[in-house]
Amino acid sequence: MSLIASDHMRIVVGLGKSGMSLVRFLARQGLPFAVVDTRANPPELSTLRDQYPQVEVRCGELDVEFLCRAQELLVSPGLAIATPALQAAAARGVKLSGDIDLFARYAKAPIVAITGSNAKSTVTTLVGEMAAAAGKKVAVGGNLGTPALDLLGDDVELYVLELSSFQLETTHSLNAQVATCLNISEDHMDRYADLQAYHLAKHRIFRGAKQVVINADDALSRPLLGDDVPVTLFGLGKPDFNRFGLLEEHGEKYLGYQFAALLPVRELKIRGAHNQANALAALALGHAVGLPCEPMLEALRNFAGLPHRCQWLRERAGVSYYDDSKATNVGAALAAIEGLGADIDGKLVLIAGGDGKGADFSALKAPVAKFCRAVILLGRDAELLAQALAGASELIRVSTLEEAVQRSAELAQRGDAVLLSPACASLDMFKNFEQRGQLFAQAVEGLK
Ligand code: UMA
Ligand code: ADP
Repeated sequence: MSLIASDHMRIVVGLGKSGMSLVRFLARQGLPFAVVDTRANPPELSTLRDQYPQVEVRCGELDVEFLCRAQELLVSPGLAIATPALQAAAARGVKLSGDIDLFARYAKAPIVAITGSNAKSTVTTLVGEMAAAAGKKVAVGGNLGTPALDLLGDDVELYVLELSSFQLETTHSLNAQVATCLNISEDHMDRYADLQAYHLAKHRIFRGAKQVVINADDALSRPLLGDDVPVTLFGLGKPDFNRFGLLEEHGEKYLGYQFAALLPVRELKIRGAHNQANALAALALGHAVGLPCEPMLEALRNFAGLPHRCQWLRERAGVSYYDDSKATNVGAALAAIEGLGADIDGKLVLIAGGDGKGADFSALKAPVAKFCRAVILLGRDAELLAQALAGASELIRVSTLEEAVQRSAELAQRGDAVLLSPACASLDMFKNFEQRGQLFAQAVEGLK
């Protein structure tokens, strides 16, 4: 078996987590390939050299002539397919593909495929827990956690994949048992020309889907479909035929399907209207792949939410502190401000700011005016946020997260909540959103 470059081979483009999963997969299959990465020292280079010393690897600027020796380039999600060298190779007949496309060619069990601007990780995890509660051998991953190709196994009965627009750019046919685009709002505007280009990438998830789940409250989640593809809807309105929704019985709000009340909303541990939508989406997806109702409801009752997504941290002097560090775009912060704002007796002290990725913050102004006592701003795009929020609430600039926590504790009154929901990526000040959330939690814990 040769893993060394030859004509008619594949080239793995990018040597991060996805690239390394591609390497393992191709080596297992005995398929020849080479690896390239634009970085001088990509993260998995030493692992590759240790474990697959015979594989040819080229780092640094992409060489179009070398790329054109391949039939297929398996491009990592971090590299846009619009990259000129990749486009030059494509123009000369080389196929651009990715790990998810390869995964779909080899997966034998049904796939639940989940994308959207927000709520992907929450819904993916929930569907995984529902399937496990129903006794299925389920494999969960993709953009979240384990790269898709590392999930492949003969004993797997169901795959649940979180997919990003970056991964979908290179996905030609997925053939999911059920696919959904949970919602669309502006994100990654530093990578896409406009919202339409981002939307088009997301909707590639529906290619070959046998069933689809649509968000009745978000027209952009609806694909163009043939009449023969079964549709299940979810939304915060009333349930109906083939539709999960919210209904009221004897003054109590329930998650429901068609005409049946399934679970009182107060039994959910996850808070806010957006999380009710997430619970309904997970039910719709589970239902579409035939999971029985009781284990799905049990999984919903037990799910306490993922860290850094509107996560309750502590109460101090009658004020609750929430970590929503994963709100890296405007849509996510909006959901947290509106969801939590409507849920508490007092007002919100919001901590926001960071790397705005070229977003338009103006949609935050009205909910901030309605729900916030003050907004504490930090990070690279604090001034852009301040311009968008001018006149909506008291605005306070700080330079560290510790200072933000200190100031919010001084400003918040009994019944209020302090909410870190930045509407921005963390990379201007932190390693990632997890580190931002952990430092916030430490500062909150440290409040006397
Ligand atoms: N890069 C280069 N040159 C290359 C290849 C990559 O500079 O030749 C850079 C990219 O621009 C990027 C970084 O390296 O800044 C990482 O890119 P990558 O493709 O090597 O990433 P992986 O390590 O393979 O991780 C990817 C996902 N990352 C991205 O899409 C940026 C991970 O999602 C995912 O968990 C992993 O595959 C396994 O499937 C992370 C993410 O931030 C969590 N995703 C974005 C999001 O959720 O918003 C989409
Ligand atoms: P993703 O994987 O798409 O980033 P997560 O489940 O990790 O999704 O949640 C990301 C952010 O989006 C969190 O800040 C969370 O509070 C917010 N969020 C969760 N559900 C929704 C929703 N249905 N609509 C908008 N924002 C949401």
